[in-house]
Amino acid sequence: MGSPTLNTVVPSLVLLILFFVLSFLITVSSASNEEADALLKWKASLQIHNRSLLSSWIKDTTNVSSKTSPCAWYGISCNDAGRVVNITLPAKGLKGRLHDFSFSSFPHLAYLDLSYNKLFGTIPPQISNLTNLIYLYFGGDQFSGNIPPEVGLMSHLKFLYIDTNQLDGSIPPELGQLSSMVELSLFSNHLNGSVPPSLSNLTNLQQLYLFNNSLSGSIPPSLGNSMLTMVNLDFNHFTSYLPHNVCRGGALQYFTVSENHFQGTIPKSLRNCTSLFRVRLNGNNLTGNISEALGIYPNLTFIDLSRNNFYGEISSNWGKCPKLGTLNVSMNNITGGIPREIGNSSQLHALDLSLNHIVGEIPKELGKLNSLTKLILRGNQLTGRLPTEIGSLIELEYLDFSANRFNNSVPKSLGNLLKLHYLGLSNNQFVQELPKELEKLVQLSELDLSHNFLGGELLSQICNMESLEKLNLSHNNLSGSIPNCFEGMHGLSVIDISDNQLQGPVPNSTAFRNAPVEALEGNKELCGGVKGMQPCKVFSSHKQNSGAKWFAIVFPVLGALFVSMALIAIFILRKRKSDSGDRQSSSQNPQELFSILNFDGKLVYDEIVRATNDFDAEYCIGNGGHGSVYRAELPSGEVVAVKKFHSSLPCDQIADQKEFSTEVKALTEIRHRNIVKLYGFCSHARHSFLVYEFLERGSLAAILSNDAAAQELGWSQRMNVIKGVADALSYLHHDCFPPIVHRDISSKNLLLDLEYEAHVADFGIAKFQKPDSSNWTEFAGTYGYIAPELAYTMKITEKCDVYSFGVLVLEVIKGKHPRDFLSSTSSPSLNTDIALNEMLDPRLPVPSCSVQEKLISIMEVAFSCLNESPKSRPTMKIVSRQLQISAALTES
Ligand SMILES: *[C@@H]1O[C@H](CO)[C@@H](O)[C@H](O)[C@H]1NC(C)=O
Ligand SMILES: *[C@@H]1O[C@H](CO)[C@@H](O)[C@H](O)[C@H]1NC(C)=O
Ligand SMILES: *[C@@H]1O[C@H](CO)[C@@H](O)[C@H](O)[C@H]1NC(C)=O
Ligand SMILES: *[C@@H]1O[C@H](CO)[C@@H](O)[C@H](O)[C@H]1NC(C)=O
Ligand SMILES: *[C@@H]1O[C@H](CO)[C@@H](O)[C@H](O)[C@H]1NC(C)=O
Ligand SMILES: *[C@@H]1O[C@H](CO)[C@@H](O)[C@H](O)[C@H]1NC(C)=O
Ligand SMILES: *[C@@H]1O[C@H](CO)[C@@H](O)[C@H](O)[C@H]1NC(C)=O
Ligand SMILES: *[C@@H]1O[C@H](CO)[C@@H](O)[C@H](O)[C@H]1NC(C)=O
Ligand SMILES: CC(=O)N[C@H]1CO[C@H](CO)[C@@H](O)[C@@H]1O
Repeated sequence: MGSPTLNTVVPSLVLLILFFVLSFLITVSSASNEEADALLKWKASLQIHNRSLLSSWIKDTTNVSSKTSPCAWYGISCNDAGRVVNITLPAKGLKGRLHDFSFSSFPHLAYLDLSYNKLFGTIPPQISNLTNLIYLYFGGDQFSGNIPPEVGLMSHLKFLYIDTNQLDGSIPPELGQLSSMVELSLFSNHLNGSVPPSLSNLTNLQQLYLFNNSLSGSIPPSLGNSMLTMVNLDFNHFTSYLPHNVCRGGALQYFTVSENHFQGTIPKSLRNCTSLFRVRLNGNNLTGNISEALGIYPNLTFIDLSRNNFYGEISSNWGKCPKLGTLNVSMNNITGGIPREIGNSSQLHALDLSLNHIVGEIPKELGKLNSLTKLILRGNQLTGRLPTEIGSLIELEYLDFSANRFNNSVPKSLGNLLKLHYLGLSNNQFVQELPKELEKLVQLSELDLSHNFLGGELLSQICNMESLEKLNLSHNNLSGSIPNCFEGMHGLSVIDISDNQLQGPVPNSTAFRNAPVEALEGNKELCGGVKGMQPCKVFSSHKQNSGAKWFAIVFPVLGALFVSMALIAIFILRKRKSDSGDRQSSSQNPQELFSILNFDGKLVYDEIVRATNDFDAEYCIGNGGHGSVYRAELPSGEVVAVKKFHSSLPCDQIADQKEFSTEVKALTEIRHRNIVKLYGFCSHARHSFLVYEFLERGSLAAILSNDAAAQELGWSQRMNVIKGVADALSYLHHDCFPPIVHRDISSKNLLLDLEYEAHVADFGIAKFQKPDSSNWTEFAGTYGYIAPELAYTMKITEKCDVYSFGVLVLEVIKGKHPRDFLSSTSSPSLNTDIALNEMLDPRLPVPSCSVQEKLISIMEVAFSCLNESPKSRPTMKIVSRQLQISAALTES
């Protein structure tokens, strides 16, 4: 009795199962419906830049039951039960708050990525209702307010990234409850207070990023566990001791705590922390004996200990770190000598020991460091002769030996360092003449030889250093006259020759004209046209160095003869000058050939016509509105680019031919690595053309319009192109006299060489066009790059170039003209209107984080250039400096 028969059991069991299945289905679909509603409600609260982005997020009205599942929606994925587990919408330009996001509707959510959008407002405490969340990515948004302590309730969290927002307040101690936490990233916010001791309970933590906040006080002393691999606490205000267990597990690779006020010694656990890869302790108040505190690290590539109070000697152990690339111990209290073993660090490329108390001579073994690009020994007490072996460091770009006690002569072998940009030998005891081999340093932009005992005369070879921008020769014993060739050094902007024995005329170049009186004083008898100088007398204007000496000796005998020879010479010179003046004035007649070339004009004209088969289309490499460009190989083997004007004679459009010819001549004298060399202008009844340096890869516009070529032009090359253009424009605007406004910066006028180095072409010509000539607008700029003010004024200033530069930068990064973007926004800024990925050339791989950081800072500069108001745009000098700073900041 009581027990039911099989007959009755089976149907009821089926019913029961059916009931459960049905009710499960109903729960699931109503749950997923709740998720869909929650997402739609949030969507409605957002401003979405890209209209099509969330077009799949809609209520399904075709279904009779009107149940909507969000599982197929863009950015959403579900588990097998149809519950949302993954919301992935990084860098989609979403703008809005989280207050309309119903967190409690997503109990199964494991992965939430809303990073690099424009979400703002506070992070609601209800976020803790995402009880199963493992990954939370909110980096690069605009959240403000505190980190809600309720985050500590999300016990499954392993990856918490809320970096790069505007969060303030302190780090909630509740985060210490997140025992599964693997990566905690709170960098680049405004967090203050100290790091809660509870964080040392995060026993699974591998990566901790707190840099770039206002954190202070102490670090939990026992922070660090067997897992920790990366710790970055840079740029805060910590005053405590470093955590002593930080390498307890022996896994620590990155340990960077720079720019704080950490005190005490380096934790003992770092001494045998052989896993270390990158260490930055610079800019703190650390002390201790540096040779005892650190060990031998097989994988270490970078260590910066500069600006602390470390003492002791440089350990020979550094030579046993086979991967070490950068060693910086500058500005400490280091004593002793430079160990010869350091020559074994074959990978070392930057060595900075400056501003310590290092003594002795430079060991010749230093010459084995043939990867060195930067060697800075400034401000020590090093003595003796510079070893010749320094000349084998052929990769060196930056060499600073200044403020030591080096003596003897400057070794000739320094002339082998062809890549040098900076050479500082000032404040030593160098004697004798400067070796003429230094003329080979054609990349050198700054040379400081001041405060030594260098003697002899200044040889004209010095002018072969054609990149030189700053030259300091002051406080030496140089005699004789200043070679006239300085007048051709157009890049040189700063010179100091004070306190020597120099005499004779001061060359009439920008650097000398702009030099303050103090930079010329303390010499024997300088004269010449530059301000504050006596005019030169006839004889002292004789500028042959060795001749002057010889003259002094033999004058009593040959004096009279010499004087008459000099008079003849002057006559010949005058005659030549007036001849060339004639030639120039004959150019007033547009029928005549007129040329401003460094070579014989007529000859070159014929050669070019022949080399291009009378401008046959076969040799044409580009067409523009006002001319076509041809490649011409001259009989000498030299390849030049020839730009032929469409109208046979722009001469009649040139407002003032005389001014034009002087100016073109000046332009042919400009030398800058990022400016296409203009050889000259040729005008003839049949053809008029400009002759330029030929650049192998052609224009940036052509490269960007070709997918294969554009892919070859990677991120680092593109950043270099931008930097090159900025340098060139800064040079044209600020270092040329008179300043040159380009007026037509565009991707068509930017040429690349084999190394992808950018060269600005077609500069300085435009302004000689008569405003009423037919192609005036063409010359005054290219549509799409023209500054807005030119719509209502014809006043062209250098700020027009700045605007065009801004457009060009976005074009280089985006891979195409940013036309749509510029038309959609009036004054763009990274924060308000766009997401990074919308600005990147989709043909290139997604850039790494550090490259992204650089690109963002470059774009910020570009946006400032695009300011509507010319006054608010930065100058190119500032732009060029900002680009340098942003490149350097993220470098290390
Ligand atoms: C807009 O979003 C869609 C995805 O829904 C994407 O394919 C498209 O490229 C985006 N448009 C822009 C301009 O980013
Ligand atoms: C979530 O989706 C993103 C993008 O599809 C994917 O990379 C990620 O691995 C997913 N996460 C999980 C936990 O499924
Ligand atoms: C670490 O966790 C343990 C156990 O939950 C707790 O007793 C202790 O107070 C925590 N330590 C800190 C510093 O919060
Ligand atoms: C460092 O050396 C100490 C003893 O000298 C040892 O206890 C510790 O385990 C070592 N740590 C590592 C990471 O090797
Ligand atoms: C050094 O790096 C290599 C390659 O990443 C790794 O296999 C090795 O374990 C590291 N050595 C130490 C001591 O951590
Ligand atoms: C550095 O530490 C010393 C004590 O070790 C202290 O007297 C000094 O004020 C500290 N300097 C800075 C800048 O924090
Ligand atoms: C530098 O170190 C020496 C000991 O080597 C010490 O006597 C001196 O006080 C230190 N100087 C500074 C500024 O810390
Ligand atoms: C120096 O050069 C400038 C610009 O080329 C010129 O204006 C000036 O007359 C020259 N001065 C002398 C004294 O030659
Ligand atoms: C439904 C639910 O779990 N709501 C919780 C969401 O989070 C807040 C703040 O943590 C709690 O107070 C609610 O109970």
